[in-house]
Amino acid sequence: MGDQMTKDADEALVLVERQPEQRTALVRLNRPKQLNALNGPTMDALCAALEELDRDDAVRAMVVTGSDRAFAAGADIAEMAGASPIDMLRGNRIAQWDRVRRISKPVIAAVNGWCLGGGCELVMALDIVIAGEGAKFGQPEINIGVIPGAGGTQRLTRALGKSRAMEMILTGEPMAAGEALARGLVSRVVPDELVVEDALSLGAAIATKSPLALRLAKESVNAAYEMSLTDGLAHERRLFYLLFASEDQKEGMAAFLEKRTPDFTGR
Ligand code: CO8
Repeated sequence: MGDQMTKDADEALVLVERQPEQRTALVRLNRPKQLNALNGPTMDALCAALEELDRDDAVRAMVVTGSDRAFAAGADIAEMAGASPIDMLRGNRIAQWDRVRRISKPVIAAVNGWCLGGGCELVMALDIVIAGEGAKFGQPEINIGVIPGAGGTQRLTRALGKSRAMEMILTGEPMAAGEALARGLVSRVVPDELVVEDALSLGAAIATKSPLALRLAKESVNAAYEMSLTDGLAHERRLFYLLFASEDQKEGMAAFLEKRTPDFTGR
């Protein structure tokens, strides 16, 4: 039994650990020898794990991490090297990055080591990025004769502005964690060995809030990337009004007035 569990854990492409008391879950990419290169099965396993946690009422926030040397060094180059455009179109692998983006609960990326190509695009599709001091972010596709394909040219440009994004994408040179923090690509930099712990404790703090409010807050912030200001403000206002139909709004405001801690149920 013990051996079987070890074998399964060794072979699983992602490992999921739940922290029931904190209402969080940790999802770990598990191809360390290949620097967590994101092949089809790994992305599928990641999407399936996140989607299952998204449906689970016992979980309110998630953390995605990789290993010490790499969060993920990009899409798996060996897997796509010989592909034709029609293979790429039929495989439609990039839809897996969209599946990640559609998770409704908050997902924090805890990044150590290399975070490149599709790995960088993955963390930019998540909600909050915490980096270790040694983390390096980049879009090196230009070095292998292609360009970012899962959002890099769009999201990195929104995060960094045109000039710095253009420099990174045209040279393929990575950016260190300190600069990523200064430019807003990540929200915190912590010592490497504390990245996962820090992300989980941030997840636990977020998990004390109303699940409904979290979901709509995430939806509304993401809408800021896709709508005009006028449309975004109208969208935000509708979501704000909608929350007054929730028990959590009544509970949150009553708890404030009664000077006690709210107990949010997600209803
Ligand atoms: N794909 C496949 N294998 C990889 C990848 C990768 N992206 N990155 C690393 N590996 C493998 C290496 O081949 C090596 O395997 P082996 O031990 O069997 O030879 C092992 O991981 C360790 O790598 P290195 O020996 O190269 O380790 P180094 O410390 O010397 O270098 C680097 C680390 C700098 C990260 C280096 O591995 C590297 O440059 N990797 C490639 C980075 C890259 O180009 N990423 C972009 C890929 S393209 C992409 O992500 C496009 C996404 C768009 C959507 C995709 C839809 C399908």
